[in-house]
Amino acid sequence: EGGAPWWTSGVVYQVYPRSFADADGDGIGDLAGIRGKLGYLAELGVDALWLSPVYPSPQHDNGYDIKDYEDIDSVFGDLAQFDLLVAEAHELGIRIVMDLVVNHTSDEHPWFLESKSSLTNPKRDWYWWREPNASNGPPNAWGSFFSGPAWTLDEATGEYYLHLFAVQQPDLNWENPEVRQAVYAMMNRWLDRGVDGFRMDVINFIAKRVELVDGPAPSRDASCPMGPQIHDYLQEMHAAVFAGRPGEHLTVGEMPGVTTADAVLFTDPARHEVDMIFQFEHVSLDQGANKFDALPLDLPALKRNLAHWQTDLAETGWNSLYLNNHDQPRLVSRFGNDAEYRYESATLWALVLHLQRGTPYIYQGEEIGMTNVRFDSIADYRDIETLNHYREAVEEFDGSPSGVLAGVHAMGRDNARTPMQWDASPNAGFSTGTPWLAVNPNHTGINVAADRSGERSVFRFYQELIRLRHENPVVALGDFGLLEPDHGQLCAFTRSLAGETLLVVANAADAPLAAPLPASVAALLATATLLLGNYPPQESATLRPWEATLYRLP
Ligand code: ISL
Repeated sequence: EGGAPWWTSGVVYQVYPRSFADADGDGIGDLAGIRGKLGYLAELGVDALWLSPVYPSPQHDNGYDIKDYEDIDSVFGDLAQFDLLVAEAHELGIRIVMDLVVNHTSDEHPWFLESKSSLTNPKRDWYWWREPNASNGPPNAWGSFFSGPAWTLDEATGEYYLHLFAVQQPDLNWENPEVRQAVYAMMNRWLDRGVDGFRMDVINFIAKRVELVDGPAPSRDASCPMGPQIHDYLQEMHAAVFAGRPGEHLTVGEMPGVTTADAVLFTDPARHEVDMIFQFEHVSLDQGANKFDALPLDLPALKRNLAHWQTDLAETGWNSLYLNNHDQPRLVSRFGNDAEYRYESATLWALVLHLQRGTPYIYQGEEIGMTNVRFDSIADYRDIETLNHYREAVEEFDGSPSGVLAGVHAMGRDNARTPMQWDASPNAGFSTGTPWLAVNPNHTGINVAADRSGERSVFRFYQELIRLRHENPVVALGDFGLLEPDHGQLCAFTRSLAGETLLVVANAADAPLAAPLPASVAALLATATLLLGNYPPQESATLRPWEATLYRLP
């Protein structure tokens, strides 16, 4: 084929199947529901769908706890439905990317049931089992990402098993080659079935620092689990699964705690590891002591961080671009103004993100400016991370329930997981049954139908951004240059390729930004031609609240 891979000019849309569209009325979204919305996604213009996990699961973590890698959970459909979804998506030119969750399985996976059955079971070593320490406690002091210790004692065999996430999510032992081969074989079967790639859940955690597992680890540290053998594992996986396969598959590794230096190694095409990664630096800047401790946005810090990733991966490697996913609060509530300037701030962040170099990811509902939700009672929440945090903070540490709930309102994962808002009807057109998580009450005003029939449509703005990327190599591949890094509300940068230059100028604030703009930007604007903006064009050089504009330079 030759040329840059499809994902350099492509855009990926993440579907969270539980919350997207419910065709059978049980209150939980399903594959038939997704099939019914393929036309909508084709109109948006996306190149691929990443499906959050649809495999059989006890659903303690909404499918990120898998008990069978080879099938579809009956709540979502079956393999026949899945094959139809792949075929119909391909028909429309949309690829299907599966979630690959292989740092851990469900504690109901047959592998773990066998492993746990006795000290001598052949699969005992497929997970991380350790004897109690000298004082009869857990082997080390690691905490789980979902509160509490990362080790749980199995009474029957007298040993602890490791789970970086929930008690029901035991970590697989990738030191064991049988585990690795079993995973590669499974991946090959999905590719043979026709899927187009994998988003790899916390894939850098599969390699543990073995000396820390067995040593006195001081405390939890997100980067601590990543062992240096991660590169060997990913190269081995590439050779066993992707090398020699026809077609361009997408591999994106979710990697909390990594730096740009790590990312260059992971995404250097010559090293054959993954195409791109999801890093976490830019979504950690507004977190204090823990993720529920929300700090105000420091715009210069965010700009500098995004620019740092653009620059450090400019020569070697490739970025993924995201502000939202199923684990993050809604961008318009977090970084914008989800009331008075909802349309303007949603489109501002869309422009700032989609005009960078990398592969943009859109999370369902982002394309219509869906917002965070504020349920009054913890009883309305479903997310295991949120519920564990609440229990620990309120019950064990005497936090005030309203204070803990405020953190959940700002940062909780259910903000992203309320059902997709299709229309203004009682369940937002998501389901005819009772939704598993309540719809956001604001769906009467914020929904696909209203957005698309309105004068100012977030959806149409995203359509335009996707089209621009498809049609302009400078959007896909151009060099990135940040302007005015320290400015507190101006967000401006250029992209250049082969003599062509684009300029983004945005005012990320409720207040207007009065002319004259800083000289570096004003000088470029003097000869620029407007390509796209989120306000009607004007004569004045003052930027209106959350105004975002894209120009072509001569
Ligand atoms: O939500 C988070 C951000 O603070 C993390 O705790 C998150 O759990 C982490 O980013 C890993 O996420 C992935 O693996 C988890 C799963 O719950 C998340 O939904 C998934 O995206 C365990 O499989």
